[in-house]
Amino acid sequence: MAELEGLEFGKSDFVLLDEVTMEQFMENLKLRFEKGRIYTYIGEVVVSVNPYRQMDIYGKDNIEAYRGRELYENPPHLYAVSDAAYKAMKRRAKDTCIVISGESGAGKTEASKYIMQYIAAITNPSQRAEVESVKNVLLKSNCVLEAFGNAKTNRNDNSSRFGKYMDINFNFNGDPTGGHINNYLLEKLLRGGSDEMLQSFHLQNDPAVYVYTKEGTSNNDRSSHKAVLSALEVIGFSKEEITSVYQILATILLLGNMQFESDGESVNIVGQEVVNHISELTATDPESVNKSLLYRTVATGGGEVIEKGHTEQDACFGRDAFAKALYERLFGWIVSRINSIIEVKDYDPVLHGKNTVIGVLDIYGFEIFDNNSFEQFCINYCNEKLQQLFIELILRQEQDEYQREGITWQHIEYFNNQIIVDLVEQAHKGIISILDEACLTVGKVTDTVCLDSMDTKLAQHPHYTSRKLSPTDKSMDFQKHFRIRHYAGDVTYSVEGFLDKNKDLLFQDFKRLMYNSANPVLKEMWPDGHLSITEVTKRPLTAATLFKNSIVALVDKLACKEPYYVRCIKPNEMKSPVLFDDARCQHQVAYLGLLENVRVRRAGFAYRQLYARFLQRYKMTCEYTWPNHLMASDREAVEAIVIQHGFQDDVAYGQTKLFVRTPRSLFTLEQERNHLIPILVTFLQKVWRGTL
Ligand code: AD9
Ligand code: MG
Repeated sequence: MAELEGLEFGKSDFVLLDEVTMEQFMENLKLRFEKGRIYTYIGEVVVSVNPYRQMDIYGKDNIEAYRGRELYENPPHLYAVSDAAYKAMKRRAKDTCIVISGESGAGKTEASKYIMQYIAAITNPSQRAEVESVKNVLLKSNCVLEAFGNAKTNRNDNSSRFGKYMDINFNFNGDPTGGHINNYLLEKLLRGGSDEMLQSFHLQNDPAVYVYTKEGTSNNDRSSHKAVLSALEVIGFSKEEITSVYQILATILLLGNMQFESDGESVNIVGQEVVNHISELTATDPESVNKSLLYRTVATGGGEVIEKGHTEQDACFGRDAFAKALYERLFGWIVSRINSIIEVKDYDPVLHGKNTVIGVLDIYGFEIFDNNSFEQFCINYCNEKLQQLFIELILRQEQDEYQREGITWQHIEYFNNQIIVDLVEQAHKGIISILDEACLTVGKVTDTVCLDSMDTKLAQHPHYTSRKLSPTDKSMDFQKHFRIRHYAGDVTYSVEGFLDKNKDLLFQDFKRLMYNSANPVLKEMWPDGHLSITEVTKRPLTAATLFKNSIVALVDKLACKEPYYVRCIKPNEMKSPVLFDDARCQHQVAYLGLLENVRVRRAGFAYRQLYARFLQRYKMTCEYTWPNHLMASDREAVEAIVIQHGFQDDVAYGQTKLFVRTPRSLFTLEQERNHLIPILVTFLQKVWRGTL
């Protein structure tokens, strides 16, 4: 529990609320936001509200104030959890992770940067050059990923369109030695999506020429472009690689401008120049470029391979899918190149001691829009998984601690969302399986047919419903809606486009075109391009399954680490530093499961502290312990304090710590302490002045 700054700033730990109700929670959150206290704890979890203004709390002095300190010694801050994670890693050789979640614009990426900045500031005190260079590369990688993976959206000017997990490796000294990055589900949105980044790599001076980048122009493009370029160089990308990156971006832009015309019989590309240009940029021959954009190779039932001309609509569709895939593969390749550069090489545990890790996860939070599609389905599934992990880890941690301290385990009532996780991911019966099955079925399976199949298989599931299953619910449409009761609330999904988005729709012709590029960098990005159409019979994994596999792997990675959490809240939609939109905030508190979190934290023992530390803090409140106690042990002295304040029924005594069940008891102590401090100060001043 954090140092109490005084009640005018609200309670610095939600565990201290008189009652765990939404009203009290919101009241405290709002009060703190209005008083410029953007961080509040729930035990060790940091709840953060985006201030939308520069706060004077991230300077060198602040870093010093938190360095090596305990959580409750300072006001709540990201630095305090960063330090806790770092200490656990360094002192106890534990791998730790910091999970940052919240909706778009809530401040996740900013938080991850402050955390990285803190870790960079407190490590390598001796300024060893090789460690400094590792730190520099790690920070620069962030900058590059943001340049490529972020975009201006209507919810956030600098929105990350991908989830990111970064492991930082440390040697026995606690200095960074390298790292590894995983990215999740880059949104392949070009139009109105990654426009800003694309723009910064423009070929001509007028970005408005390019359809993909027309919306949104900014004056910073040139400078951010330079920064990215220099970051790529610092990280260690070769000249050829950097040129290739630019060539691919230019290709994407050209594709965006490409138009088709049809003379009724065949479809053609408007202007041969663009084809020549693309072939030059991608080191392929113009004829192949032309062909892959206008035809598709298909295998007939009899095993015959034929070339089928596109309709104009197919051609447009193919072109856009190609541009998106180029971008996605480029991003994936950049991440893997960064990884090969920053990975720890030649680390000998015998020689160098245990290599420990701090992982930082910056991932999209729960999303509920007016129209929820496949992307929201994936994102919300990911959040169910993280919530499941959260429950498991927090409860497990509690259980472990009680056991260590020899305290009887108390059963905690909480909602276990495993049932929703199963609804989505279970083999054969889960939604992803049903989707995949529909995608694999030969013949015309529409989204609606798939919905029917879900309705049949999931009719009994308590967290699934649809119009057919709840005929009276007019808010859903028979043809397209299904609803999942998520732990964070009900979300109605539109099944429209689910199957297309789940399938890999890129024609093999494009993959082969890229694989045949004379540019080795480009070729490397398309290893699956060597397959001929008759070999592509085995379907590639679907988008949902790939995503599920990556999330399962992520959860496995996190599960073996000691977790720390940052829960980010966006105070309003206006990016205003003064507006606290009650309804919007309450909504987020609900779907982040924060009340549940407080309950779990309080269900057993809301507060625990080492005897010596407890004594140090509260000894002034008891005549037997102030200024020093004469008892046999600190534990007995703590007992004296507890008895004096009359809450002996509210505590348990562990091996090394005192456990307090309800926060109210502690609150009394805190008030007493706050009341006594000024009296003691005056008293001591008098003693010093000799006027007593
Ligand atoms: V998204 O899911 O990537 O769209 P994030 O990452 O949650 O989103 P981000 O960190 O990018 O949000 O924050 C959005 C904006 O809020 C930033 O560009 C800052 O202008 C602002 N922000 C966020 N946190 C802070 C802060 N601690 N101090 C000042 C902040 N401004
Ligand atoms: Mg972000």
